Amino acid sequence: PIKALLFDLDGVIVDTAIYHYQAWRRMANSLGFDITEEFNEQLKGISRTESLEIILAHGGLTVSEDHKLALATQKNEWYLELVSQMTPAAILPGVTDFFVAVKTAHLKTAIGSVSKNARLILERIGMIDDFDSIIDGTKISRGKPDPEVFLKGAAELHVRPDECVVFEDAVAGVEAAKRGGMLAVGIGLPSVLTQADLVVPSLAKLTLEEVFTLSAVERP
Ligand code: G16
Ligand code: MG
Repeated sequence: PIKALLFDLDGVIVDTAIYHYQAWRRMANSLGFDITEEFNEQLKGISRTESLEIILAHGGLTVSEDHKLALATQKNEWYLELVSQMTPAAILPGVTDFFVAVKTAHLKTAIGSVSKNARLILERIGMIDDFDSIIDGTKISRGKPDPEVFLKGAAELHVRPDECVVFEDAVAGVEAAKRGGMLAVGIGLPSVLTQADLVVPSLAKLTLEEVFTLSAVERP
């Protein structure tokens, strides 16, 4: 039976992806090149340091480790400037209603995010007390698609991986859930999130009943 729901933060609960993109773009521009929204897709769910490596390679730049640290710190400062304006209005459509149903059904909940700013974001949108456990970038050593972030969430909630459903908008995040032996609901496009057990455009298009039917489905 399904006992716990594990939620990615960025792109599932709140739309911070735009701010990550704007901050990375500002950094790329300061180095003399540009990144597109399309390029940004591959950065979703990827840690700060790995994202930086991907962007520098894209710009054809090789920089020292010290310089990398300075660039990552600068990006985060710009990102924090942008998210400091965020309010509960940034909560994605359907999230609040979905949570009412989740609480009524007495399911356990956790955040599984590789972001080191996850707690700050949850504070800003007023959802910090809505989760039984918060696993973020400060608690893990391996980013998605490694399943560590979700396995730690299951452990903190005292449930088995096969009793968990993960909600993810990133290809790397869906892969992490499946590698962890969990059910995965993709938030986005079926053509992109091909490994997910079910894909919906947003939580506004999903009922808890549909989630429960996932565990009854026979899989090869
Ligand atoms: C999020 C974003 C990524 C970001 C990462 C690290 O992951 O999707 O774009 O690079 O966090 O964030 P920070 O620089 O704040 O530590 P998730 O797992 O919430 O989708
Ligand atoms: Mg995400």
